[in-house]
Amino acid sequence: MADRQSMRHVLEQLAAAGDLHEVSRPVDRRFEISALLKLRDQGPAQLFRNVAGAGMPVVGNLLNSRSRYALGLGIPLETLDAHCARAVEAGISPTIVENSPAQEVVHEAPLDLAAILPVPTWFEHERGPYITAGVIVAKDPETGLRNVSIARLRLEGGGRMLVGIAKNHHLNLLAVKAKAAGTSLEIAIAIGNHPAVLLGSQMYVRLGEDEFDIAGGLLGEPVRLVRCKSVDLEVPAETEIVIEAVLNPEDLIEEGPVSEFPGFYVRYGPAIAAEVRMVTHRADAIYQAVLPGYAREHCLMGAVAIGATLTTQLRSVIPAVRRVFVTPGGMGRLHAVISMHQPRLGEGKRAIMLAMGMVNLLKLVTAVEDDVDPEDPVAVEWSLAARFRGHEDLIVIPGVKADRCDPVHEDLTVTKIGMVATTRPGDGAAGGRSEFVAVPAAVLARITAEIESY
Ligand SMILES: Cc1cc2nc3c(=O)[nH]c(=O)nc-3n(C[C@H](O)[C@H](O)[C@H](O)COP(=O)(O)O)c2cc1C
Ligand SMILES: [Mn+2]
Repeated sequence: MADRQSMRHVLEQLAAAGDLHEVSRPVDRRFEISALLKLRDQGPAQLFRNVAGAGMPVVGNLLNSRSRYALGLGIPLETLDAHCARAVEAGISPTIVENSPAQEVVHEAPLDLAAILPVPTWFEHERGPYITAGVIVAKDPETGLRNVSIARLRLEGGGRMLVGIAKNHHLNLLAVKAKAAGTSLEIAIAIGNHPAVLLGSQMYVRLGEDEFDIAGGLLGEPVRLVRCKSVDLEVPAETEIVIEAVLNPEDLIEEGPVSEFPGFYVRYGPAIAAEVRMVTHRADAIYQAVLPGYAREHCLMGAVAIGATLTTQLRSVIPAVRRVFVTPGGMGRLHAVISMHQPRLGEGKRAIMLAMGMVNLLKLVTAVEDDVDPEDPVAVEWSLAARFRGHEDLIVIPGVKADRCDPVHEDLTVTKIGMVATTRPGDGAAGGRSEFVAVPAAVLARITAEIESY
């Protein structure tokens, strides 16, 4: 059995559950892996054993459902949000170990990344292959504190890469600090990670908070880290592949069209370049890929993290909040449903404003009562039909700062909308117009108990 902090441990679990599909037929890393992952977007994880011209297999669609996260973290599905919340509140600091299988094979610069790693080319108009599941570790040049996040990296030939980071993301803030100090920024990219590491990297925490602490909280034990060989950074010892590189904030590359989670191409302009110093990996490394664009796994990773952190934050100020669910139709980023238990008058609006204020991305937030399933779009629509009065339950706030990823932003602002579809005090009282229809309770109980005999 593989180490429980490794991605391959999760692959073993999935295989045992019949949820890992092995593709033995040769596949081309140019567009074919992309097409197969898209066609099987919500199906079993896909392990491409035979990628043409590559020395290692590729795995994709690994975490495309909430139940896969639960399996990977070894917890019941219903406790996923609470588990994440605990991990954010009470992280566990990582430990350093001396040896790592991820350093079994070492490639020193000058090297050709495309010859070492089977990085897929995803979409027709993108200008090169993108690494999409690279967990990037960096340290704040001022404080020395660690940051862990995912950003896509495009292969530019040889050991050169483009790093596509949003302006407000911590890695960019560290690059800005390095630039101001006239230095470059070392980064280490771990590919092929346990769900705890991937999910930890997505949590909305402050600059200076180490996402590896959260990953430890998710695992229930310290993440074991190993020191890199050519940069002063540490990566998970159980990862599959490590790229050690230096990001040069003065060196910019025009990115051209790149896929984004709404499913469109976007043009962000110039991006920072990085130069690889060294690549290390397991002798039998498995390359992990996340299908980018409007794809389940890509959207869900952010959705689980945003939902869990918001649930904790909102509950701490409004106890009526039970859960925040970030929807797949809203690309796991833009739309959320807040489940509330008998909120007081006006509390639905308050919860909605807090959620939209805290997460830049959120622009359509619906509050529902906790007697419906927030994950069920039909139940949410039922709530709107049954409990929402447009003239008093709708909030429309134009001109709010938007995320650069929002497909309809204007000068980086967007109109945010909230809808309160909860019950109000007094709703459902006996004989009232919101009293649910029902047969007498005694009859229902008797029939229910004897249902098998009917
Ligand atoms: C599969 C995947 C790909 C991502 N790609 C990018 C990207 O290319 N650029 C980016 O800025 N953020 C990207 N993100 C989002 C960031 O990783 C995420 O917002 C993270 O929390 C930022 O970390 P930070 O808070 O430390 O800045 C991606 C997320 C996922 C799950
Ligand atoms: Mn961070």
